[in-house]
Amino acid sequence: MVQNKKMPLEEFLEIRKEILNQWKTGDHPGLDLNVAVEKLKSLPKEKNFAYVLRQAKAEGITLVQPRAGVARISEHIELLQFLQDEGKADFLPSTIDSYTRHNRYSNAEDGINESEKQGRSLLNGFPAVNHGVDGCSRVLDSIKVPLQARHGTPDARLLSEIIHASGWTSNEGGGISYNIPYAKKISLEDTIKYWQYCDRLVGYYGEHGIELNREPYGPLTGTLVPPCISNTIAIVESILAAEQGVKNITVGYGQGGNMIQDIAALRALEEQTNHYLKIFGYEDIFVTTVFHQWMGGFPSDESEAMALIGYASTVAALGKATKMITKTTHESFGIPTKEANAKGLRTSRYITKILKDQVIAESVELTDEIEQIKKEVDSLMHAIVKVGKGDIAQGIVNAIKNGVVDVPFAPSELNAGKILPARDIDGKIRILEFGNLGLTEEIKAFHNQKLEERAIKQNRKAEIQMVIDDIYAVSNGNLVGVKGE
Ligand code: 8ZB
Repeated sequence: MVQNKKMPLEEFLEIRKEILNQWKTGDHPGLDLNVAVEKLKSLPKEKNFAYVLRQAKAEGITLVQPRAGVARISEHIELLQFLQDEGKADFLPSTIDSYTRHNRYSNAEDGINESEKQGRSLLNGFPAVNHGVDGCSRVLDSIKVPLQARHGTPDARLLSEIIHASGWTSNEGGGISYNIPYAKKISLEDTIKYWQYCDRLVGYYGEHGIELNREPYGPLTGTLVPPCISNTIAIVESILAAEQGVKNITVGYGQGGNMIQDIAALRALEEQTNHYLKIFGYEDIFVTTVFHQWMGGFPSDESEAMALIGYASTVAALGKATKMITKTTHESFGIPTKEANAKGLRTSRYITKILKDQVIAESVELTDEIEQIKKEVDSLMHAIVKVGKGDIAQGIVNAIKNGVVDVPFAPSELNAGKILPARDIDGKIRILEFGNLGLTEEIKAFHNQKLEERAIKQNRKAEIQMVIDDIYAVSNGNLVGVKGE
């Protein structure tokens, strides 16, 4: 049974021996924890993710970070340097390839070899485990800004060991957010335990004076996710991380499309993450937010795509997100070129800079939406604690199992998949079918009323066709779906 309980050091070190045996790069001397601690201690502070986030938060600015990753080290370094110098990225990523995400290291090795032969990347990301501590350290040594692993790995224990021992100071993911949207049938108990290990590793470094950043993956399936669901999961993962000793957490949220709802969601996310961490007994956690530019289907037209990137940047800046993950005009085609990637970054950065001193006026619409999201998150958190009989880890496992927490459009068979989201007439994401979602009757009545309003205005029924139209709306240049468009 999984529980929200700090892993004892001896148990962690015992499991660690097995983890380091999972692939040949696990026996690198740099993985000796004393060596790794010294290496991380010697990093200049400008290359520490946690430190740079603290600075950005104090200044109230929104920093930019792309996604990027290729198979070969030399090409990956060239790519990251380009995004740093031409794209002016504040943080750099290494997006990890799919074989590594599934712990298929020998397939990744074949991919690297074939990429070397052909002189181009045949993997969809950077295979950090295969490149090991030497390769990952080389990447960090070649850049000037903090480096993070971004992936989608249910069991990232070896990957986490290697990246942190290489001086990468942030890791994205979580036991829920890197399972339900990414895997079909991997046990949630297992992935929560795997991520407790990753967090315990960060906790270990923390005990030795090194602050590393952790980022639960906020957007989930990236498609019409009601803010209360993604915010609740981010809060749960923050609590699980804090229990293992993580002190620097960035909670994420994917752009929904309605500006007021998105700003409200960001504010509610930050306030409630801090609130629940305190309630659960974690006092000294530093929380920042990350806004993900539109994660749904993108327009294929490059001008429209760039406009959407600009719109997202506006919302991130006005929502005072500490960081933003950028998209590119190549989004609807596949992995972007480095040039397209740098252009997305520069567009985004320009807007956040221009907006940095502007504040969105408080309004009834904004404060009402913040209160609404908070009420919904409170209802879900309450339900999770209840089905977990007081334990949040057990609670989220049971809540997902019985649909009390339900992620729309997720591939996982563990997820109930009974809820259906749709937009109200302003484009705010509401819920049409609740399944067994842990929301009060009052909240459900509010959602029903909002969707009924739209149905009347659009002279149509609030039904599944509305959901389908909404899924395709943004790539067609609308926010609220129009029938037959
Ligand atoms: C869940 C994240 C999906 C996004 C981008 C996709 C999409 C995936 C890479 C990448 C640059 C890569 N993505 N892999 N972007 N380089 N190796 O993640 O395009 O936007």
